[in-house]
Amino acid sequence: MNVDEIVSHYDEHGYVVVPGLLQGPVLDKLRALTDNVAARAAAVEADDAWFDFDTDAAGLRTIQRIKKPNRIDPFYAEQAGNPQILEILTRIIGDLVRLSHTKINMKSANGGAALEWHQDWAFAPHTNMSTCVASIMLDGASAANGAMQVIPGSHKQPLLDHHDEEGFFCGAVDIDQVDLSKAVLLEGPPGTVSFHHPMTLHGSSVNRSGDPRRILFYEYAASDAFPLFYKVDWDEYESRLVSGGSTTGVRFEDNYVKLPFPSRAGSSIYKIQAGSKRKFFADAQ
Ligand SMILES: O=C(O)CCC(=O)C(=O)O
Repeated sequence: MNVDEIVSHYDEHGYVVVPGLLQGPVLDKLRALTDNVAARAAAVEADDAWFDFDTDAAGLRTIQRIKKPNRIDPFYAEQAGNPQILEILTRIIGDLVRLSHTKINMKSANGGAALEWHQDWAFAPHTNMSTCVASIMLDGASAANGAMQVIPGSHKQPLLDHHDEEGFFCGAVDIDQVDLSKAVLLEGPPGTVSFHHPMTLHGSSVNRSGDPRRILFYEYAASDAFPLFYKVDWDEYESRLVSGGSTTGVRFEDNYVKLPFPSRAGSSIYKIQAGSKRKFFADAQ
């Protein structure tokens, strides 16, 4: 696919998968760096600013997530501005781009938590919808190791309810709202990058394979898309510009927003969904 085809697939379906977008030394360095960062977790006792932990099928502790890798090593921050990624991203959300958030979801072999069906807009509403997530497959992603799945075209539907019957944010939609017959797996070899729209329904199953599944997520927003409820440290916020100049202008669009509050479990999607009755992937055999 050329860039025009990539962007038109994204516009039509709310996602696109680009195999081999990252390769060679950049991919090798991201993978090796992630091994090194993960090795540092051995000295950490419990969830902290860098790591969240989980247990695998054998009851052993595993790393669930590396948090904000762009603050752990400058190479992650540098790669948020990778030209191959930006060439596509700027066609999707425009030339003025800020990195909103980064994380590495680590699904260990025979473990790795499921993530239930959700739309990112429910977690991270902005003043306009020029936001997009680029997901870099550090390992190959497949049905067996818990590749992400999306519902094509769901980005054209309204925001679905991510609150439970008691009014608490549970970070997952009711499974009756998801046309599972349309689900598409975002599979590919290491270095594949997928892009998805903030309204695209997505989730993933546990890892039933003997291989890890690590995905580095770069979440982006147009610089004039202001996050609606995050406290901003201006200098740090500005340090995340990856394309175009600074702006204090904010662009508003008429999009429905429902804030992810009240929450019984802070802001981690894993912890929020853990308390939810809306289980599909976690219960699937
Ligand atoms: O890691 C995954 O499979 C999905 C990640 C995701 O949707 C999220 O963290 O919001």
